[in-house]
Amino acid sequence: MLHIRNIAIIAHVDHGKTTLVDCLLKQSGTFRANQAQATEERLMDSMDLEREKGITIRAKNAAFKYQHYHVNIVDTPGHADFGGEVERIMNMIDGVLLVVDAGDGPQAQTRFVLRKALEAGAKPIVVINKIDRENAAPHKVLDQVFDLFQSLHATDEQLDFPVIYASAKLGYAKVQLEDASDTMGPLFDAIIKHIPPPRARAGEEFKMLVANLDYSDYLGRIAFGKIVSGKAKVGDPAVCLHGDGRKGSAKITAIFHFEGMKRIEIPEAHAGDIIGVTGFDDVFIGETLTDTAERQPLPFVPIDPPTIKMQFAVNDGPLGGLDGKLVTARHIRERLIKETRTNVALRVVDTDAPNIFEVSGRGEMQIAILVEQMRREGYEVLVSRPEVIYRKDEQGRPLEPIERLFVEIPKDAMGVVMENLSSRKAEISDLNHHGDQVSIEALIPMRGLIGFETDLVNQTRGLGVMSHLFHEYGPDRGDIPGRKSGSLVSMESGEATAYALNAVQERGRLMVVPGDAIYAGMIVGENARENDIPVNPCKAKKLTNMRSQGDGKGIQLDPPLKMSLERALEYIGSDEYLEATPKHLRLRKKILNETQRKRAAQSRATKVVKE
Ligand SMILES: Nc1nc2c(ncn2[C@@H]2O[C@H](COP(=O)(O)OP(=O)(O)OP(=O)(O)O)[C@@H](O)[C@H]2O)c(=O)[nH]1
Ligand SMILES: [Mg+2]
Repeated sequence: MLHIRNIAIIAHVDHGKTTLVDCLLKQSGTFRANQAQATEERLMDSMDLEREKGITIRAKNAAFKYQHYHVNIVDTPGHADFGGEVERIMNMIDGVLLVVDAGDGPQAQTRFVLRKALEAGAKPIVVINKIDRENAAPHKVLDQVFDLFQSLHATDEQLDFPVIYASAKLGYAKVQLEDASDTMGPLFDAIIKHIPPPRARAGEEFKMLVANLDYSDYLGRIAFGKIVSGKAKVGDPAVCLHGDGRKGSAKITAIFHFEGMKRIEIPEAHAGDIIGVTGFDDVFIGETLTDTAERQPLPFVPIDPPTIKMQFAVNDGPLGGLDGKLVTARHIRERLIKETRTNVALRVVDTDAPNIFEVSGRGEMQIAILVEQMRREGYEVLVSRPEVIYRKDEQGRPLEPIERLFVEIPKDAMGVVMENLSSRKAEISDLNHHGDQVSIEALIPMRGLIGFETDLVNQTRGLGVMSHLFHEYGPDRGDIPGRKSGSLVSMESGEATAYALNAVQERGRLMVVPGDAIYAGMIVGENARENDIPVNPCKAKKLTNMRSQGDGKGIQLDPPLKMSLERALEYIGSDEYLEATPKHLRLRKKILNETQRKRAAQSRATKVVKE
């Protein structure tokens, strides 16, 4: 146990966690020089979507040897939507490397992850990273980190954190900025010296708290976590103490630990080690594995609740089932339930309608990633606009989630951004000019944040950055005006023609191209005005004996508005759906039939008047 160290790498998004884990794995000799991995970047970002987006989505374990120490290391995501991943791994580790960008300093998620680490009693080492960059200001950043610790009420001992300066990219770390170093040696030494051995008890009965799950085709479910006490041997009888009080007897059929990024089968494991075990088919995150049914379960710190929700519905449109294989309510429901087993911050509930499910999570990106994964697996699904989850206070008045927002923008964009923020009901709490940059801090309803990032990118020509953090449930902030444009809704089904689209584009911006399959109720463009209007994008030019059918020759169509999945989710109105299939993203009205749609809108209006 004394030769084990269990650490997590935590930080705000993009401050260099995954690059640092890479560097530690490589320099500890975990990969041999001729292995392809030795040259690749951000190895831990092993999911396709992680590599494509350049961000970490799931927390992942790895391990390396340094001298005679076995160091278990967990890479975590820095994006706020995946905060649940950071929370769930805290019970595995005894120390953290808090990575802070030497240019940007601590950001919203730095505060969130540090708070979780301090609450978990983990020993922090502060790693000021990217000191190779031109804008690095490590001294200033260290002061800010110190202030951050203080504002989180760190104890004197916690305030006495060790500091390492590093460039994860160039592969060196130092204790003092002036030191010469071309390796990570000083960081390895700091981990061994400052992070305590695991908080675990060797002599007692076997107990482990499950922090992660994985599947193996031939072994079934693998439960990962730290052995809090005792030891485990393959073949040992064991019991799973479930969250609902049930007790399931089983036998440990295999044990794994980590070497590099690989899972290696071992015959037995001891207190303090992070391992995976098989043999428990319905074990979940947060449950306890132990030796006999008489034992008490280990405490599991509940994670923060979701703040937004969306509907997932069966694709009942005319093009439903054309390119996906998994399309029924049963398929979708099973897939969603499976997701909640490993994705602890997601919840799924059935609704009154058998073909609609409500999925809630921490942010639209978290749910968008799930939709994207489902598309790739062959699912088709309709997804609604994200809505925030309200609560009630003691008097029954509605409370809504309020976020603390941090924005950094160039000075010349200040006017438009401030105006935008005020229309989203943000209350500015701090505003600072430094050079030609402005930093703004505000309290803003989560509702108002939806779609803000896209605006920010547009209004600052990509130079603005933002981050946000859950602040509190507060009184409802009142109406926030939605999208200022309506939809151009097709009244016909068929194939879009250039001839017809040429006429449609007079009304607004197109979202489809000639040849696209269209159905009645599908959204084919954005109206320049606020209301929806019916259009016919499928009309063919009347045949004359002189020319062939309107084949589009000579017609100039503007390039269509193509939206990413995430953008589409924040764009659609509350009476609209995003239709996500393996090959297509289409927008549509929830009610496809025009007459029925009008009737529904009217009854909603009369209801509002009555209320
Ligand atoms: N110049 C410089 N760039 C770095 C350094 N460390 C990381 N980067 C770059 O910063 C970017 C983000 O690095 P990642 O390692 O993916 O950051 P992360 O913290 O894992 O990001 P998330 O997991 O999405 O929160 C990449 O483009 C890296 O190449 C460094 O020390 N110096
Ligand atoms: Mg990462």
